Formats: sequence, structure tokens, C-alpha cells
Amino acid sequence: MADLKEARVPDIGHDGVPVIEVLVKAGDRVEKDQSLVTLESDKATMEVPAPFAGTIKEMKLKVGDEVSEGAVIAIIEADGAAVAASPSPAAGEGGGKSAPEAAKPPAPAPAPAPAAPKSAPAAVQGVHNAPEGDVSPQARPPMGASIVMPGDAPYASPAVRAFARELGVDIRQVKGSGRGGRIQRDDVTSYVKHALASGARPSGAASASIGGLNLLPWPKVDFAKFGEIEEKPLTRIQKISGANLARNWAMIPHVTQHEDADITEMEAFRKQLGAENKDLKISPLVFQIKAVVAALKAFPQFNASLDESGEKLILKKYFHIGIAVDTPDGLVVPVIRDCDQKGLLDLARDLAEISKKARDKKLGPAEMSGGCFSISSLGGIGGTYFTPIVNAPEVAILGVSKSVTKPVWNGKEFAPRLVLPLSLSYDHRVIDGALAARFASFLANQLGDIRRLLL
Ligand code: CAO
Repeated sequence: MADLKEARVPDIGHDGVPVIEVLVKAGDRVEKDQSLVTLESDKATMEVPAPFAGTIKEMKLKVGDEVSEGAVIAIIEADGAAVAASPSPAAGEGGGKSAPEAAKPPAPAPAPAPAAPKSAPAAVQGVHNAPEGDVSPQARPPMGASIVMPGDAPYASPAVRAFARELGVDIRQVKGSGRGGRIQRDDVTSYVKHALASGARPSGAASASIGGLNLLPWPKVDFAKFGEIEEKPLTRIQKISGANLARNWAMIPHVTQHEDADITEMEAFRKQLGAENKDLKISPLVFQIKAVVAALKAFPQFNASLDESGEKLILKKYFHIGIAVDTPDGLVVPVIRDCDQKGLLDLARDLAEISKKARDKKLGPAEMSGGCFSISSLGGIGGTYFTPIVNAPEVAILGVSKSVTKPVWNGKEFAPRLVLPLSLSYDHRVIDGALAARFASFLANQLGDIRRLLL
């Protein structure tokens, strides 16, 4: 038999509060605590939740109605089990304060939300100007009617705020199209569509919400207040690579293993090879590519990617190496394919070609995809060690710094040796520290003994 019950407005501390959103309609199935309507007084916006689960038989309120405690919001055909312990009131017009217990909103959670406004009645829990980035469990509105105070906070219902948070949108960036600039769900959707179309990440807080990180919103500073400034828009490459780097840095637990390679012999051989092939620039990078391929063969876990579910490792049997190239418009990572099948001279040719293409902005998307492992060489510039960011979905990246001649103890004396600093960053979800240390040491040995490299 149908068990019809009323959902009524709880004690909201005011009379004649306007309904500004009706969130469900007749026929909808609702869960206990799902928001039914949004009310807005001059002090606060509140969502009133369903006191029990069931199916909406009739909505009694519409936008613009003014309600007080006890007004009937909806008639709900309650799920038997959910209200078994409650008396079963008759359906009918509400308005009185005699609403049955079963139709009242849930009791407040034992631990009240921080900073609930003093005027908030006990039955109504809420968040007082909670910053958008702050979605820690403590700051999340409990499942009572939620309150967001106007003022500095953008004008949006808690449901719209929750929706924005879910998509990683900083709601303060969204322009509201509703009454009095109120932000609607559609405004958030349009904002995301626009951000995606322009290739930019949605907002400073977008990356903050990835994986549920609770970061503060990006600081807003009027720099002109402190001195002369000039605005320079980011290039398209900077926007795209910036968004990728931010995601990779935030989502991958990075560790960087440092190692030194003695490349004295390698460098002598490189010079000899350069003298024999004057038309070709033999960069130290080609030796590093060969050493990396040998290391990937020896440690297949480095030539792998986590699948999207994070539950499987995909091991690759090909050896395509990405090379970070610095261009006037920003960083790009073209990929040299099948490096295992190429000799040093082939790799030198390929490297020259992709570097030129990158700088002439002639790289196509296909030439920047399919990489297994990346190398970022700052050796031509300087510095000792650094922390390269793993280029997802790869699981490791090699950073190469400038080689320097150092006194190295050979068991009898200090001898001048050319030492190349290596920085191997890896995804600690996939690779353990011991394995990374072995990989780095293997790499150094390969570079230190070119006979191995040429095998
Ligand atoms: N130690 C010492 N010298 C090095 C070196 C190293 N590790 N690596 C390169 N060099 C030398 C080269 O031999 C070259 O010397 P010559 O002029 O005497 O031939 C000089 O430094 C300049 O090299 P290069 O950097 O122009 O060329 P490359 O082939 O070594 O590197 C490329 C090519 C595309 C990797 C490089 O030009 C580049 O763009 N590097 C920057 C990558 C980058 O920005 N990474 C950071 C990513 S994170 O933001």
C-alpha cells in the first residue's frame, strides 16, 4: 500500500522565506537527505533535504512561494523500510507546526559544522562563507539544510557549489546568469565548456580539486598597487603544458634519484665521432638515449604505464623516447621512435630533425605521442641536479645536467674525470626506490663504459 508522507520546511529561523529553486519534480526518486528546494532569506541560502527516501508524488512549492516552518514541500511515497520506525501521517496540505516526526528534516549531526552562523537554528546546519577550495570533511556541509551566507561568497546554491567543486571549478570565476547574478548549474557547465574549448584549465582551483586535494584558492593580488607591471598572455603551448605539468605534479607521487656518470671516455668518443661526421651534430643526448634504451630493457617496469583504473601496469615492448625541447613558445616533447633499432648517427639525425621542427612549430600531434620515457637535458645550459616532472602516462623521466670535470678517487689517486649529473624522477606508485637506484646506477654504468652502450 502506498505510504504517502509530507516533507515539510524545518525551523529556518524566519517566516516568509522565498523559494528560489525547486530541485526535484513529481515522479522523481529521492534519497534521504537529497535536497528538495532552496530557500533564500536576506541572510542565508538554505537547501532543505528530504527527510526520507521515496518517490515524489506531488510538489507543493514553486519558485517564488514564501514559506515558514511547517509548510509542506512535497508529498512523498516513502520507502517502507526507511520510515518503518516512524508514525505514518496522512497526506495533506501543510502549514502548521504539527508536522510528524517522520516528516521533519534529519536531526543535526552530532558534531556541528564549524562556523555555523549564530542565527542558524538547530535543525539547519551549514557553512558560513566556506572558501570554495575548502572541502575538507569538517568544512563540508552536513546533510541537513545547508547554508551559504552571501557577502563575499559568490551567489550560488550549495548544490551548484557542490557541482562546481565536483568539476574542479573555482566558482568565483563563474558569471551568474540568474536573478541578481545568481550562479546556476548551467553557468558552471558553460564555464567548463568554454575553458575546455580555449585549451585552458578551468581555473586556479581546477587542479586543486583533482583527486580531492583541498588546496587554497590561488592568491588574488593587485600587483599594480606595488609598482609598474606589464601583462603578457601565456602562449598556447605554455597553457597546455602548464596544465599537464600541474596535473602530473599533483597526481604522481614523485621521487627523484640522483646519480653521477663518468663520461670521460664517452666524451672522447663523441668528439671523435663528431670529427668524422662534420655534417652532423653528435649531441651527448644520443648516448643518453642509447643508455636509456638499454636500461629500459633491463628494467621493463620503467617502460610501462598505469592504466586508467590504476590497477594494471601496461608493459611496452617498443622503445620510443620523448625529448624535452625548449622553444621560444614553451616546452614541447617530441618523440623519437624505435630508438632500440637506431644507431648513434641515426639518433643524431632524428634529434636534429625534431629539435628543428619543434622550434619551427612544425611538429604534429602524432610526433608528440606514444613516448615510453622522456629525457630532459639542461646540459647545454648549466646547473647541477634538478627534479624533472614525470610526463604522464609515462612512469619515469631522466633529467640531465651539465657535465663537469671533477677529481675522482681511482683507488690510488684523484684523477680528473668528466662527470655527468643525472636526475631520475619516477612514479613511486609503480617503481620502488631500490629499483630506481638500480636503474640509475645501471644508466651511469652504461654511460661510463661505451663498449656496453654500443653492444
Ligand atoms: N653537459 C655538458 N654539455 C652539454 C650537455 C651536457 N649534459 N648536453 C649538451 N651539451 C653541450 C652540447 O654538446 C652543445 O655543445 P656544442 O655547442 O659545443 O656542440 C651545447 O651543450 C648546446 O647543446 P644543445 O642543448 O643546444 O643541444 P643538445 O643536442 O644537447 O640538446 C635539446 C638538444 C633539444 C635537448 C636542447 O636544445 C634543449 O631544448 N634543451 C632544453 C630542454 C628543456 O628545456 N628541459 C627542461 C624541461 S622542464 O622545464
